[in-house]
Amino acid sequence: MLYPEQTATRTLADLTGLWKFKIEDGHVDPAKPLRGYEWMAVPASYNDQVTDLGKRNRVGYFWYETNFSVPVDQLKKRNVLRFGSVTQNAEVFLNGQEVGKHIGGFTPFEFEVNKYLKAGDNNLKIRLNNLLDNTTVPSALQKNENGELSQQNRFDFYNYAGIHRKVQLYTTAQTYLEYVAVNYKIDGEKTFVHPDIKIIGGYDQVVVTILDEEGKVVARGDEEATLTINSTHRWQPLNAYLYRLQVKIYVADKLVDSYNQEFGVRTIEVKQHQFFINGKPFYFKGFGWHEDSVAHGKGENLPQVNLDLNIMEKMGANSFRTSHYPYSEETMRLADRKGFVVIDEVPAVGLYENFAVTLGGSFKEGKTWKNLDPQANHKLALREMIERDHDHPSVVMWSVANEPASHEPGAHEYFADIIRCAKQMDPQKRPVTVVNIMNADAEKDLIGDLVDVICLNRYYGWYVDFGKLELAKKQLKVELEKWHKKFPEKPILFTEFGADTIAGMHSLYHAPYSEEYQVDYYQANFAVFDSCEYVQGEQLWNFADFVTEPGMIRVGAENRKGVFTRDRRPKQVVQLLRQRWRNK
Ligand code: BDP
Repeated sequence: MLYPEQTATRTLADLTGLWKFKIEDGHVDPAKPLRGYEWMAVPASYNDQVTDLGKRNRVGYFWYETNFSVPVDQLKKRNVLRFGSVTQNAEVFLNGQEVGKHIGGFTPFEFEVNKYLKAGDNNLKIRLNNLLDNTTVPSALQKNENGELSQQNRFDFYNYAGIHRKVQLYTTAQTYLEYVAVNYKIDGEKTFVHPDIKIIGGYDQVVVTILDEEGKVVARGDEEATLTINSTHRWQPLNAYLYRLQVKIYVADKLVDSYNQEFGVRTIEVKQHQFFINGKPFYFKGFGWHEDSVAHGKGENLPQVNLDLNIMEKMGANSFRTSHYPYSEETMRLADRKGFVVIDEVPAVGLYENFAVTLGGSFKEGKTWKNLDPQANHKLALREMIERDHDHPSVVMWSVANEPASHEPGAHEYFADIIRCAKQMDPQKRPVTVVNIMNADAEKDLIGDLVDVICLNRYYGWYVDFGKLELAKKQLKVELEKWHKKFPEKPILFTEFGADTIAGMHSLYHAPYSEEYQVDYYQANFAVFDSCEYVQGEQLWNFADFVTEPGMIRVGAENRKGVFTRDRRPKQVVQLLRQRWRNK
């Protein structure tokens, strides 16, 4: 799906701001004004804008409403209503009529709305829910006790709900660019760009132009042409360079559509247990992260994202994973511009029937691939992520699931299909991974042969060998050697490792939860990584403390594994990371 932009032929209006909001507690007629509402900021989660706990944690349906005006002339154009994301599922009503539905909380969707739209005042309502179950991604166990819905999440972050990203109304002519993928092949200094372009409606001529960062034209042709960049400026990690592919569509001599797609030129290769970007081995340094900030919840918070990436850059980090769902389009664009390397993850988190997330210590085996049925929604979310993100140079790998039950019968068949889909959908055919959970170790895991890179979430010294770092080191090394022996050609990447740490807690004896223990923990892990040349990266868990469900080991309903607090105060380990990464 194209990123919305205002151009010579397209207009773009922002509909966000303060909307009316109401929890559904009976029938709501979409044709009538919402009654008994309160005000809610959009985009943002609703949960952290209310003070009542019951309301905050409600499982069910919610209504949002706003009014907006449309100029008379605008109705001659094609009008599209676009949502950056609504979490988890949405039904959209314009002027009392249902326009459409969307399943999934982390990708954009849009509807052509001309038949519902009026000149002058319009009324827009969204009915959304935060419902998750055995068929959805993310996954949860849904219960209905005495008419009360409740959910037990199979994941470790708060199930924020709301209109999380922008709501926009844009226009195009009746002839318009529907899809573009900037496909290219590199040969030395030259890049041959052969864009895949889909146009709806009649036209006479298409002019495709590639512009460099200064806006200078470097190649031009029609929609069938291969365009050549003669001396290519590569997109490099932390040294970004972006070109712009401009598509102009004409009917007779009249320009009817004009659109710009940014892209970067780089190569990716996985071989000899290394990950190569532009022919050079790339070592991942960085974080698993979350869209999670004060009052916004999971709502888009661009200043926060900008600050976080600036902090990461200063620390010498070069990468992040969009754990555990696709992040906002703005974040992806910023990553492109700053040269961050991204592992883009679909919201398939919790595909593990008996995973008790607040870690009551239980890893009871289940029959995930029999009793859960997420395949259709998993593929839908995957398609929407890849359709949105395929041209981002920052994205170097797809993560098609976080910590599934990859050791239970049926896992191989399930993931063979999902990974085949991902490869098929991606015009760039990037590497694909499945992030592995610690109890599906090298001996038990059934899907390592399917992935390009082995990505491990490991907590030696925390969930296992708690407080015993010497033992943790030994066990980690033993496990790593097994993985390497099984898949000698595949790079191994740590996508999670970490220890809960209460900022300000200090301990003479470096007790777990103290800032000293977090330093020791990371030092111990690094010592092992550095002794294994096939380890090709370290992404810590987590960049910052984040909100989750309350639990005995979730102090203040937060996961405290951040190297920063939720309000971005650094913990002691930040110094160590900075020294390590700036020299690595
Ligand atoms: C892993 C999950 C992650 C959790 C983390 C933890 O991938 O979402 O937050 O462990 O327990 O299971 O801190």
